[in-house]
Amino acid sequence: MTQDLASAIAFQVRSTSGRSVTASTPMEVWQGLSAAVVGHVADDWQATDAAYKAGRQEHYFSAEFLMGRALLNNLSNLGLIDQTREALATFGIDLSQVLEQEPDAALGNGGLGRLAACFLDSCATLELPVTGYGILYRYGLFKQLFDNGFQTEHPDPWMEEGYPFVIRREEQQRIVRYADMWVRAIPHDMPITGYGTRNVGTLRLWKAEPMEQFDYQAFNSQHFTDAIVERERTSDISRVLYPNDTTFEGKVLRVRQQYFFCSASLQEIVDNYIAHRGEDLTDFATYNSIQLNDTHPVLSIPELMRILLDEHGMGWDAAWDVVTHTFAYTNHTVLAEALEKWEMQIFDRLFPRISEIVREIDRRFREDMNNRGLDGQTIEYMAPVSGNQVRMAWIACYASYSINGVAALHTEIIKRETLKEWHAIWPERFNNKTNGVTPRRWLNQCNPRLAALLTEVTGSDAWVKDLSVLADYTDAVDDSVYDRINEIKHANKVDFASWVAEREGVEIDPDAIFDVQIKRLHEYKRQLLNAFYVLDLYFRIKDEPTLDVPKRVFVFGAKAAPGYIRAKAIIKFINEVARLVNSDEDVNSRIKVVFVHNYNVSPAEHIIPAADVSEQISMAGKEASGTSNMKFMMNGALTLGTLDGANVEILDAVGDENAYIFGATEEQLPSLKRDYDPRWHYENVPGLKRVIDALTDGTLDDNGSGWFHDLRQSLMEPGWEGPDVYYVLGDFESYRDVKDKMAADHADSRGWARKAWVNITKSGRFSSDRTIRDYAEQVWKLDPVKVK
Ligand code: 8GP
Repeated sequence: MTQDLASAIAFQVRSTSGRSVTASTPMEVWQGLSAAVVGHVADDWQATDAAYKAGRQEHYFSAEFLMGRALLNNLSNLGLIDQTREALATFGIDLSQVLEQEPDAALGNGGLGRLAACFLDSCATLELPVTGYGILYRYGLFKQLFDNGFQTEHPDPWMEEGYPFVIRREEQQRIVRYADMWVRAIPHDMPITGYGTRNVGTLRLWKAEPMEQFDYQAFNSQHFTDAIVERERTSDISRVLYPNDTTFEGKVLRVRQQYFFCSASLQEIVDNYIAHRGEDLTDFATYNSIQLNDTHPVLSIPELMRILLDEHGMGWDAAWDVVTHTFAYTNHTVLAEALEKWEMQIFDRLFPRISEIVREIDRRFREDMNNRGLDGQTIEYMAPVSGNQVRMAWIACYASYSINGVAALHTEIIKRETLKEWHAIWPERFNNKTNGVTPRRWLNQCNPRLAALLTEVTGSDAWVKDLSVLADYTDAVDDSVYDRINEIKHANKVDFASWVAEREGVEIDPDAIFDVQIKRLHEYKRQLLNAFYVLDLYFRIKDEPTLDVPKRVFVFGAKAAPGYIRAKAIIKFINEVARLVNSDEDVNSRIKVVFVHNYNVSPAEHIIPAADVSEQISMAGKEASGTSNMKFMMNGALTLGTLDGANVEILDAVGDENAYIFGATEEQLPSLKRDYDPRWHYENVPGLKRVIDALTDGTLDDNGSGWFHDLRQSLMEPGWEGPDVYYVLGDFESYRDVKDKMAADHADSRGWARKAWVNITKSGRFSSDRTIRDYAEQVWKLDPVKVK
């Protein structure tokens, strides 16, 4: 077999590079090896596709899929890692060096996009007939660099050198029609392998291309440049991922993107239905369901109406009946700024027929609500169209048979507040689906040492497909396992330290506590609270040089949306704190700060296995779920967090003794904030004044940007939502107390390891396999289809 594999790899590498394997670059070897993997799954992929298309299917519509790297994931799922390593070794090539060549497919911003990627992995592993649909962005999420501590953004042309894991399917192209242009949508398919199955699912990403390669008329006339410009306008549609996480940007190009992938995907799904069951689409929803990943794909609702009405001659009521049995909607945030609202004029200009349909949905909605006896004000608030705006979330709620939040607390909040009017009318539509993460990538692949221990302790690798089996071992081990846990964590920290030294140029001590916060930069996530703690600790040590504090490394990783100035100010602030701390000989042997630049999926795979402390410190009620909290837990880091999102359920799973919880609760906050005066905390909480003052007293330099002054003001001065909207000063004291206690507890290394072990073994319910089983049973009504 190794011989077969070696020759298959050699063949592909030579075809890629036109040279012998040994003369090829590591990048060319990655290319060839990846092509060999695609070749390896081709027959199974084709068979899976045919089997799925014949029965009931789920379609996961998402503007984002944050896939990360594909090669190791596929090798691992296919059980080919050892053979591949040996095969490459015969050419004197090191597999891990080849793996590092791969660019991250960063076709997403953060939580929502990575969740979609974990879901695809679970669907394939569980042999569920689910296909993902999205956009093949030419430029993924920007690359982040730091220039004197300021974030700078750079393009990420991730496929430019060739990317064997997407296959162009020219012959399956569709046409997407806008009033001002028609474009070709070319599908590009990514195989989604599962662990220990021959089923291979599909992620279908659409690329926009001009109708004709060249407008020869224009080229041959005086309009040569116009013709080029026109071509570019078409390709613009799939050119770039919008870099906003949890904020809405009302750009015309963005709504074009949304319509583009919705229309192309629906055309294909309807055609497939017709090919299998004939022209009568009445039973469409018996065979198809579509999950809307937030409101980005909500244009699918009027678009499916259009297809049924205009292209298949259905009446409105019959079409609406199909639509309202097809779509299910997931909400990912309670932040008002994320709720998409488009100006009606944009719809009128881009797709007048969709406008017409949306207006008719609105008219019927108002009539329906009137008949139910709702008052005028409520109807106006809930209406799909109002004041010239189309409200995408309201359309989703009206047309979907299921509406879900992503953690228990979040679902309660949307029922009680964000979507309360809908809940009052259709309570049966609402359900919770607490997020999960795939234990393949986030444990088995990224933490091979811990994976080996789990296999040894449980006697098999069954946990990789059923993480809940670990719960049987929570109390069934002795000190020798705790010692192993500590050895593994230490070895992971040694690896991480050398990764950091090389990538960031900072030396860190593997004996220190590694305290990590990695997530998008947002005020509600409160990276500032964490940085204030670090600065306060710095001052405490300066005050009392003999202070006995445990050694600590504070690790940050975060991108800010390019237009979110306050978030960029926080990045600059953290970088300045890092500069101050790391360059001060009095403290830098005890504390260090590392801001990992260009945080992404693959850096996360290096960071998480090395973490001791998982910072999950959002203001309660704001983080819908969080998913890094689950990845850390699986890898034996302890949560330092508020009672927010899925932290609540993590605490419930591990018990009070095995997590560190602080801060105001979602229930307490309304009354606490009613007469909240951050100045009182500033004056009275020891150390806080010094930290806040450091923003503006010359301790830290914002290079004349005025950004640190603005940060101080946002905390201290009443703004339009009041001072310190996210209660940073209010929670500072309890955060510091708990974090100090946590650091002290780490000294009891066996005690700490026991807590880590509880976290690892209780993480089963945070596997995306559990989440996907729940969607499949409760929402999608979907059975597995085994292909071989
Ligand atoms: C995120 C939530 O912030 C996070 O708590 C959750 O774990 C994750 O979704 C997956 O459910 N939300 C987003 O990424 C988000 O709302 N993004 C788009 C709306 C722009």
